[in-house]
Amino acid sequence: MNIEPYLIVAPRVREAVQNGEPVVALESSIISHGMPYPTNVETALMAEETVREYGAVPATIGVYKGKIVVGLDREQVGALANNPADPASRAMKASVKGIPYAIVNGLNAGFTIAAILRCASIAGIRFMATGGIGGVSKGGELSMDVSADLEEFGRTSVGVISAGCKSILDIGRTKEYLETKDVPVIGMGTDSFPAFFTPHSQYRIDYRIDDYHMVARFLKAKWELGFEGAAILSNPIPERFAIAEEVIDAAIARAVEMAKEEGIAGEKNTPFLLSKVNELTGGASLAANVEIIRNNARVAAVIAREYHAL
Ligand code: PSU
Repeated sequence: MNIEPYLIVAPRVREAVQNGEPVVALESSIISHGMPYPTNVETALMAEETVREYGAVPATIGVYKGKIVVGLDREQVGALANNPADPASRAMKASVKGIPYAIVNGLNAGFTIAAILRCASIAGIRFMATGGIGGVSKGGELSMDVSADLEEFGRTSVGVISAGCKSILDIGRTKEYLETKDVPVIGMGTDSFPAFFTPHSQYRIDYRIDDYHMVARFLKAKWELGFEGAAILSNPIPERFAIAEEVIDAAIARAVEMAKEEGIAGEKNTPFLLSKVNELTGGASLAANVEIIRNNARVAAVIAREYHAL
């Protein structure tokens, strides 16, 4: 590998990794494509602040002007914001496949979870916080629309703190796929796979581990044994921020119909559904999403601290 020309690690992040301090990578396609401006930028900065508050070093990762940056600064986060009023803030969505395209064209890119995992791992970071993971789309058994996130989980050793996945996806098949990849799904404070806006679903997790210290030990044992790959650390939305199941299900069902009517597929599917669900719930889904990010950033920092203290 020859990484030097393509990837910059911010000094604070580099120092933390070298000293064995806890570092939490933060996702950036949520900035470029998952949330509207200015909530996207505010949420990204809040997530960083939350990670710091709980004793870890944040590292938001993306491509800025053709270089991968592990630990984007404020201005660089702003450049990923796709602010309609600012032509300087344009960013593509990049999974691993899109990174070289962003690099050679000197573009900005917000990273999917798959891309964050790969670059975090290159930089020596073991944890990431995100909102919801990618997975098998509804109807994916025919369309084969399966997020590259799932393949990446099977290969890259990072603990992923999420609120499960949205029911814009087929949660049952997503779990099956994770099982095939031998990726452990841990429920923290839950016996079922969280459905992002709701803390529970009908789908199972593998192991319930409520104690963050034990979660850290689980990961240490897995990785010390050389069992490569991620672990999905499911952290359900706190009840007080949850959205009633019938409300969110109706909005998602309508958004999925609209996507079909408009022929939306592939990488455009998730951002389209997220923005429609937000419109259809009158902004409630976005407000819940912000709280999920806060909650996941906090728990990621705590687990990272536990892990580095072992
Ligand atoms: N799920 C969400 N919000 C998101 C995403 C997923 O609830 O913003 C983003 C994440 O970055 C995830 C990506 O990695 O979408 C998956 O996209 P695709 O299905 O195109 O792989």
